[in-house]
Amino acid sequence: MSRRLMIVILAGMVFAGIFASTILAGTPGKITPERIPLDQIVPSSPTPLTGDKGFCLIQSDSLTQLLWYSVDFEAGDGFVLYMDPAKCGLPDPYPFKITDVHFYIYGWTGENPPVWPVEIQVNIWDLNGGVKCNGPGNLLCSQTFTIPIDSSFDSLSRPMNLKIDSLWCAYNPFFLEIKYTSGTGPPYPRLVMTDITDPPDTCDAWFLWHEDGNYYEWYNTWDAPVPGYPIMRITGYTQQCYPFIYGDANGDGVIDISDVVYLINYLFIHGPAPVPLAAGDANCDAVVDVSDVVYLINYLFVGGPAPCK
Ligand SMILES: [Ca+2]
Ligand SMILES: [Ca+2]
Repeated sequence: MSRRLMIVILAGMVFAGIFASTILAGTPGKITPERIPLDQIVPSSPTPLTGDKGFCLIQSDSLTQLLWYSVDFEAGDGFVLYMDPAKCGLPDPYPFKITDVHFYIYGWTGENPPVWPVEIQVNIWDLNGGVKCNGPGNLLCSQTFTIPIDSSFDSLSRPMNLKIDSLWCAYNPFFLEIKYTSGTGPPYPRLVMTDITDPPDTCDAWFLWHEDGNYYEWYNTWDAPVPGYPIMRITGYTQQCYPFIYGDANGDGVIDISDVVYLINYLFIHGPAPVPLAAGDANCDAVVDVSDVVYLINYLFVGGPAPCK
């Protein structure tokens, strides 16, 4: 073999090696979803989630379809779904107050069951650069939940329902993430996905890969056929996430006699509560009672001090 040919072959091998390692570095190990055993699938007939005025449920699935795929979690893995409060069809969707997060987990019994309790972190991300197909950008809100075994089931049943403790307000569409932290597993209970293969590739769903901490778009995560999206829902309200004024009990933006009437109605005639309740706390002593009515009357008609800011 000529020396020139040797150099060409060696250069080719080096180039091929660099090319292969580049491919590997840019691709997560593909995951193969598993089907939940047929005898452990319960036809889903959940109670529809409802609420008061401004209530909004955002979901990636039909409430009535069978639940089918599941997948193993590793600590540090996350499932991410795009959430758009405008899809609720309510006027003025923003600011949107997030109140609850729903999803299904699958906790089997028998051989090598999940270790309980499990720790799940719920994260809200904005869109990287405001573009859905760029994936999650900045972390906006985060809360960690410890979930005991009695929250799960040895067959599929109701969804998990995690209540958000603090005020989470979204001003734009966002990503919802469910993520296992280090916790006590593995194995962890599985996250359940819908029985839809090859869902539309719309950048709606992402996967956080524990090995490199990067987010990958749904179609780059799974072996074909790509499973349906994880069943993750969020509920909230479109009309409860605004700065309130102490003393403005009826929430119309001004403090006047109508707030006195509203408070009396609430306190003594079972009328609606101020939203948020603190708006009725005119004297800022952290309770809403008759002293707030007196305080408001004193302010409005006798020149007493204004409600606190
Ligand atoms: Ca008012
Ligand atoms: Ca008060």
